[in-house]
Amino acid sequence: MNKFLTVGDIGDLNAALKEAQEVKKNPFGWQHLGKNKTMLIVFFNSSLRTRLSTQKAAMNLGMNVIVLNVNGDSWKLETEMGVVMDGDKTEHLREAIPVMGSYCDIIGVRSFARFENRDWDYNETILQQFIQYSGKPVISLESATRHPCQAFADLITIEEYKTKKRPKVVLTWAPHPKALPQAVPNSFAEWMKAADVDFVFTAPEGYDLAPDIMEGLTPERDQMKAFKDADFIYAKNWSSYEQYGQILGDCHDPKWASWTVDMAHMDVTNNAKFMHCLPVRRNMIVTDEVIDSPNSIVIPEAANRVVSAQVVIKRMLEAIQK
Ligand code: SN0
Repeated sequence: MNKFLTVGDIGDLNAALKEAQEVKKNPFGWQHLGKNKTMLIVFFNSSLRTRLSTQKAAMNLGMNVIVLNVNGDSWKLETEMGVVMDGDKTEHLREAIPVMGSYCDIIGVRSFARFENRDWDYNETILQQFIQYSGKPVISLESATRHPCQAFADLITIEEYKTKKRPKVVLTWAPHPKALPQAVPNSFAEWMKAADVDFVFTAPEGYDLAPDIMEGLTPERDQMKAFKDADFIYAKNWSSYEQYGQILGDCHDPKWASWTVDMAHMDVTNNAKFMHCLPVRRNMIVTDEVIDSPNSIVIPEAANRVVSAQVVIKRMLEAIQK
């Protein structure tokens, strides 16, 4: 495995889930793989879970870890080819990436969508440069259009908490005051379509995801109908794909505010578990009552971020060893 961006990069999901179980049971069982190996994690944006869980996963595997916050600690980096560098950017990614690659064995990169140009974001312009120029295996730690470590952790969590072979899993849009990336819902939908679940997508008109993600899905506009008999509710806000990077109205307007997940919503489910990738805006995405209820599994979900990252890093280390 030399890159981890989409669900296709992990291969068979049942094998991945089995490996996740083994890693969770015996987190220090593969320390020999990471001996004298270095993990570099590079952040162009803020992070809490990703930073800590990726470090913890690499440390569990016996690796050394270096963290770089590009916007705080390093030179300002230019990302576009062919520009005259007479502004505030000191160094080009074209040099910075191979230099970073020379100091490590695996690289993880966080680089959010910029929302300036849909093609630029959807081409994964930053991540692809890391894949092309670093010479090292690259993990997306939420890049412009995907958050695979999160989706893998979500799948592990659903596997642990499901009470039937094929649970009903609902991805629901929820209101938010800011324009947020589509990376989390893109990955969640992509992984759920590949998993053995009954997957339902619900969002208001104007908030459908990219066409390749929507393929095979029929968006349900009636959120209550979507929630009926659900076993898992996965809430997330995202901005519009169609009117790229826009929010289509004020989050306090009842038209959108009615999408907040509250007890009235949860009451029509099959005693569903509530999930969210975090960070979450309380009483905007979800009410206190729901997120503080025993059905909320957001904390064990976040804890599984170590497990998903560890399976991915372990596989990359195994590939390097060969
Ligand atoms: C990010 C997102 O992709 O939606 C990270 C999720 C893992 N979330 C945010 O940026 C939240 C920002 C906010 O102000 O609530």
